[in-house]
Amino acid sequence: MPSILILNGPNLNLLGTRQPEVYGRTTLADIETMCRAHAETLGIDLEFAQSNHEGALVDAIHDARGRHGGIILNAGAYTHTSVALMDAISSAELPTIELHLSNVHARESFRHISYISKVAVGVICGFGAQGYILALDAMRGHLERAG
Ligand code: CA2
Repeated sequence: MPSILILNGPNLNLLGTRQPEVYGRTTLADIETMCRAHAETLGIDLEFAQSNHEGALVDAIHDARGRHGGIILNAGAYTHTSVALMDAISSAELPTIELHLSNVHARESFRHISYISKVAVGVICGFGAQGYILALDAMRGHLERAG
């Protein structure tokens, strides 16, 4: 059974508790529950993690190699700044889908830049919590096509 790491970056632990007008009322725990239920229907094993620390995210990406077939990454604000995360994804050589709850392209110009996009197989943004489900479907299709 393929296994996927869903990795969440800084401040996403606050989801559902603040700024609901931007990020909605769904908590990260709700998203994990949704993802686990959907992964089961797809026959996929799931690890779901969050960290506010760039180095911990780098470690999680390194550790994914050999344990997971792909990574779904909402790197939060590190998306727009982190060469370290970009390099970690390159070195892990695992297909990575970049994910955002909000449509980053409709927001401030600094959010239009992504270091993750340069090394991702694709990007999903703007669909709120549903984006995690879309990303699981997309990753399953990608892994199937890759054989
Ligand atoms: O839309 C996304 O998923 C983002 O990755 C979220 C990041 C933001 O910096 C990216 O540009 C786009 C911010 C996550 C902050 O999450 C919060 C949740 C509730 C309250 C405050 C922050």
